[in-house]
Amino acid sequence: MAILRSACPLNCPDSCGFIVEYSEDKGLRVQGDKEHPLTKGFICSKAQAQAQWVFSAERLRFPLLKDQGTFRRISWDEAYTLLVDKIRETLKEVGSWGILHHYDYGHNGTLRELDRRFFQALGGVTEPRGSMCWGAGLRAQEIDFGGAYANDWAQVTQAKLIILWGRDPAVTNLHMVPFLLEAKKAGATILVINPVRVKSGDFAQDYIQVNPGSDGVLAMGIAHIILREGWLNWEFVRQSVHGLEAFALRAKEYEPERVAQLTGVSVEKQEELAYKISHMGPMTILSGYGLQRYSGGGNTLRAIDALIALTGNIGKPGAGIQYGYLYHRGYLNHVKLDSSRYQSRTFPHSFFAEEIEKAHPPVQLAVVTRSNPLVQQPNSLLWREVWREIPFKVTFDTTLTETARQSDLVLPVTTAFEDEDLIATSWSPILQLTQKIVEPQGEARSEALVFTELAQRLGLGDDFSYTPEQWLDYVLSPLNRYGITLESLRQGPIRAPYIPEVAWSDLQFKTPSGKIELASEIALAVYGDAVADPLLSHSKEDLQRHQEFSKTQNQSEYPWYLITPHPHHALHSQFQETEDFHLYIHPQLAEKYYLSTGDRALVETEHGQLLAWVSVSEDVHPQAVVIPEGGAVDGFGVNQLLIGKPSDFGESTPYYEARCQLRKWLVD
Ligand SMILES: Nc1nc2c(c(=O)[nH]1)N[C@H]1C(S)=C(S)[C@@H](COP(=O)(O)OP(=O)(O)OC[C@H]3O[C@@H](n4cnc5c(=O)[nH]c(N)nc54)[C@H](O)[C@@H]3O)O[C@H]1N2
Ligand SMILES: Nc1nc2c(c(=O)[nH]1)N[C@H]1C(S)=C(S)[C@@H](COP(=O)(O)OP(=O)(O)OC[C@H]3O[C@@H](n4cnc5c(=O)[nH]c(N)nc54)[C@H](O)[C@@H]3O)O[C@H]1N2
Ligand SMILES: [Mo]
Repeated sequence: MAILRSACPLNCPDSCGFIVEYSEDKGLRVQGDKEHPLTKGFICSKAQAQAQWVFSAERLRFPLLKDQGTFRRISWDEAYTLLVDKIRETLKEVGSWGILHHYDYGHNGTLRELDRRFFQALGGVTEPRGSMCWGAGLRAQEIDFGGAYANDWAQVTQAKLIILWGRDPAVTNLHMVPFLLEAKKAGATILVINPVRVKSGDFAQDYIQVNPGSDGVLAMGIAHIILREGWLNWEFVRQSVHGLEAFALRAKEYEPERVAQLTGVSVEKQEELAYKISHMGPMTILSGYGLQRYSGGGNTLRAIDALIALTGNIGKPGAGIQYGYLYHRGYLNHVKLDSSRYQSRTFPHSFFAEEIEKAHPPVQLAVVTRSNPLVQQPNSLLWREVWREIPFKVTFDTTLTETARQSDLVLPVTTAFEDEDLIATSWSPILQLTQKIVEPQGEARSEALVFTELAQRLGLGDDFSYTPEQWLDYVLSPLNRYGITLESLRQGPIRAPYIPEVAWSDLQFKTPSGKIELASEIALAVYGDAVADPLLSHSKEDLQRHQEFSKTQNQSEYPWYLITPHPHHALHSQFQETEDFHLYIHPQLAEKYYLSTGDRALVETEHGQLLAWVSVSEDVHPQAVVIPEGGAVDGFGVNQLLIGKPSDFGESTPYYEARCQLRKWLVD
């Protein structure tokens, strides 16, 4: 029997430590690694599902080529020959921009990024830019603080006030929950701000229901009260905050009564929040990404950051905002080529399908890795049309996703149990390895190997001269001085020694002024306004685009907010168990449409419709329809209801900036 310490590769903040066991008679077993500093021995259903996946009948085992509408098995040699021919042909006919590479983070491994190196070595291809995920808020962190750095998770136990602002750790960051419970036991107050009384509300002392997309306005309202009452941490502000005057002028416009109208949060509640935030510290804000999946998401985060700045809740134990953890960058080597070596053509995620449709040179060959764009990208109806027009499409995956099904060539890749890779994410301070415990099933191959072999066939072998193990040694080599090597990581997870337990403790912010910037020249340049203004959160170009949308979007025809948050027992389109959609609505909304739990309703937006089973729940905002994302029926997911929209910062994807209509479905 083999036993190894390993890690979960999924796109999730937790990156659980695994103990993996394999024997011929008992098969593959995954348990939690009790010695993992964050995940401490507990793993979720998605971890178990991955282990079962390795040997499952649905697992992709052989290269498949579509032949008159059906897939047939081919050899890797045939697959390589075909793909190399397609690449050469495209390069010759239209150049490297005629190749589209779509990738995301279906596996967090560092070596998975060799796909990018490959396409860079071709001279740079067509790629998405910005983010489907956290881009708007991330850009806000860069503008305000000079980067996204957070305290260690355990620091939250030192907090006296914890705000789960648009984040539901009980669903999307499970291993944070024990730390929150410990904080609560030690006397901390936990608040939830969300349009939905989410699962984490079960252990919070208070739940504040906010209108979808209005958190920035709420934060400005709270700032207004803090400024009006003089509840600032003056010493901190004097030393470490830039732009207070400009910010205070702006905040003055956010009168509590007006804020109450826009956010649905009463004046008394705003005052209570302002008092708690300025008097009950240390305060930690756990900000999710849900609240920035709106057009004004960047300004929302800037307004929330301002509360941290005004009250001096940063740089000390138990204080700060948890948005991201970009520490590993700069400490590890990466596998991408130097940017002087290539020139890519990039389009923002939000408008990718539109841009590809009119792109010159046109895309002749598309390659998808680590993602399922036909289900996960916005505007999936247009994606499908555009995708169909691309002459040759290739998908690398472990399973026949919808994107794979709509491809010409499907290449089977290894799972986290079949190869070695490094997990060092922008969500955690832990460095760990996935380790190989079983041989690749069927003819599955690691992408590191596939891209190396393809590069060799194309005469690009010089850029791919390492074995996977040599690549990992190279990536980790800057850490050798800390005694961290591939060999030491094989023994188990290591907390990165270069990451401080408390972020920003020297209060040296990486902004032009060296302070937290409530007024920022960078924001002025990218967005046309130095100070956060959640009411006017669009650049001129974006504003114009937005007005075009508003003109076509008759609000009364589609009156309800459509929120599509992440699924509990699935990870986006992975591990989805049912082939049905479920929607959640408040009893008031249900009554309007004569709907009860167990009924079906048609959800319509201006762009599409889908049929879903209704659950009626007091937990949901009375004007919102909530449908978890990721599921698909006949290959179509909830993103058939959405089109891409601009975000104020970071070229992010405002999935929740959507409105819908409901109709009771009476047909059986
Ligand atoms: N189980 C599970 N875990 C996951 C994932 C998954 O798919 N499944 N995905 C992973 C990934 S890639 C990511 S990016 C993270 C995301 O982690 P989170 O940010 O925690 O999750 P989201 O579902 O994006 O949105 C979070 C919350 O935003 C709320 N929300 C929506 N609109 C608003 C609003 O206007 N204001 C406020 N205050 N809240 C609002 C939703 O109700 C939801 O509770 O989770 C990761 N973890
Ligand atoms: N409506 C709506 N849409 C959303 C969101 C939302 O909140 N609402 N959230 C957005 C967010 S935050 C994100 S991050 C995106 C996620 O978007 P995607 O990353 O496209 O989502 P997944 O369904 O996780 O697809 C990942 C794929 O990678 C495959 N995979 C796993 N390991 C490997 C590997 O080693 N190699 C290769 N080649 N493939 C592998 C998996 O089998 C899976 O098919 O979705 C976005 N879409
Ligand atoms: Mo994400």
